[in-house]
Amino acid sequence: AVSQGMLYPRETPTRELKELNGIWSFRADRSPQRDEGFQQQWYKRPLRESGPVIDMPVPASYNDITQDIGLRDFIGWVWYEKEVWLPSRWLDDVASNRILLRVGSAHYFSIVWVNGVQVTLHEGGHLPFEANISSVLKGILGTPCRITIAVNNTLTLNTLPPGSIEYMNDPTRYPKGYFVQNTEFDFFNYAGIHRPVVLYTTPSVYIDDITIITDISDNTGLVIYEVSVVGSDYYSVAVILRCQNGEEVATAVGAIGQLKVINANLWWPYLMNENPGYLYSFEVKIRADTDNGVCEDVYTLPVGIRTVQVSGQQFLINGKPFYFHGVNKHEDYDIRGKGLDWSTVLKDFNLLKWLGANSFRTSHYPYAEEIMDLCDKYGIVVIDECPGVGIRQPESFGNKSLQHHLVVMEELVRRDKNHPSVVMWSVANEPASQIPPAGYYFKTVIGHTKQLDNTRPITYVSNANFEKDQGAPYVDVICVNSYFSWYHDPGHLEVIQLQLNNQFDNWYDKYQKPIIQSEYGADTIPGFHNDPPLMFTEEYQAIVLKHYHAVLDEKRKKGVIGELIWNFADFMTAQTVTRVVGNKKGIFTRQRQPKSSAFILRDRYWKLANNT
Ligand code: GCB
Repeated sequence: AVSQGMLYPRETPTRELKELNGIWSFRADRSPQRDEGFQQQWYKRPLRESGPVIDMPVPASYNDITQDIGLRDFIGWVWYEKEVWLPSRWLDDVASNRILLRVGSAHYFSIVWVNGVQVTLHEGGHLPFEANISSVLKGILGTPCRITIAVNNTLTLNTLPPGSIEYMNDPTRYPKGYFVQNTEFDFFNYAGIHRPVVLYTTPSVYIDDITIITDISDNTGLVIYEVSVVGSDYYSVAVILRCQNGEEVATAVGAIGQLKVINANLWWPYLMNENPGYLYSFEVKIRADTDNGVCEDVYTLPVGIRTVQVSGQQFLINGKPFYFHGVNKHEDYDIRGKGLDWSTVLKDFNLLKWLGANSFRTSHYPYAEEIMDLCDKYGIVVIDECPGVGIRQPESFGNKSLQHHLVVMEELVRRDKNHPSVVMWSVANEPASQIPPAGYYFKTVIGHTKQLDNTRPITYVSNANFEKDQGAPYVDVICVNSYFSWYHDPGHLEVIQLQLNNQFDNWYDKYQKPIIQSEYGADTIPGFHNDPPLMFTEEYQAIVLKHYHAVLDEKRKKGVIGELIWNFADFMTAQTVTRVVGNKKGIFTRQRQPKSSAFILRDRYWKLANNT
């Protein structure tokens, strides 16, 4: 279980930050067992001394950076290293300063050394981890500090997402020791250090975590807070809430408390209000007496005041029915793969606004914290999905997997609990939820997540038959994926409406819960045209959308509360006979240029926005 906070590293008057992004030294361990790096202790000396290195950007997936197919499809340990100088004022004062090394995310299993000493390890991509490295740095004044990070992208039936290695033992067909990685999720298993690596400081007594819950009564906003402080038992806490122009609107003292904001500016979704995404700043100051004198720490968190509630068949934000008209995304782009890239991030937000989309699902893993911050700021509503995608083999429902899934939910809730944009957790995508262990599995994962956060609804995304699905009794909102006239009855556009109507009626009649069409779509190669519409043409994608929309409009009366297109943009997948250089169901190309369907969706979303 997670035992400490994971506040986003921000500069404040008491905290300094140094980004380690840029070029790192890199080597993939190509030894047959992938264990040479550990045998030879590559972390003990500069990496270039144990063999050849190449330059590798951070953050980025390493897969598409070189011309080497062996690296693109590499499975096993890769080694990253960077030498950095720490400001001497950080080192002068290791007694009253903590120095932390934080990795925004690395895929999948990571071990971190500083000057040859292991400081932490972490299982799982898409979520941050950090280590206090102060003790390792004692006495290094005048020498650079060497950071080594080994990352292994091997997936097993117990990782999230699950995967498996298959050894090919037929010597007439494969060389000795040949293996491949199999996955049951439809995106390329990009790997490497995907998000920023930073060093930052905190005082020795420090704000470890902050939890904010907001509520509204009449025009008064309530900000209920809890601050946890580590490093001393004797400290004082003072908090100030400021509005966007910097004025104080409320103050309090104490680690736990409640602030009242009369005539609060609420956090509203994009297009639901002329002032979406209103954020206050919640400033926390602590003071403690220590052996080295008075110690102060300051941290400021953006806070949006809003409520979320499922009531009957409605999804309410600030008490008003909310209809999700949005997209499913991926962190995926040319060359950098899943590496955080500011240009792509901002282009995507501009496209979401152009489209009139008010929401997205983080299919199929948590996105960068930097993206979540922008969702808060712009009022983009988020269904926050954990990496539980492709849970399909019986072993992936066993206790080992389950325990890991619970930890991943703890890490996700810890990271994202304070984002007003996050209105629902999704604990999985398309698991084999019809097989017997799925009932207990989802009851446990959802129950645990509710204990961590009882303010947000919880879902998982199902493509199981409504009669056989075992997890739906535990969700607050039913999310259903369907691909009528694509995977089912390919080419038969005329059956979409009948099948979709039945889909909604079946789920509704069985559970009377609100339903989101969490995926629908069709692969489309930009520039392919045919009339009458044929699969893979722009006309076909457009007409699939129109059939879905006709039914969605009808079913809003019967509990349908949202629609998320699959997918915002084309993205890379493993190579198979059904994928033409990746999945082409984007309404934008991978380079973010519109296909015909983007204009249809844009028309629709703006109309939906103006009707609500
Ligand atoms: C799905 C999956 C998604 C795939 C999509 C497809 O149901 O949830 O990850 O990419 O279908 O296009 O096959």
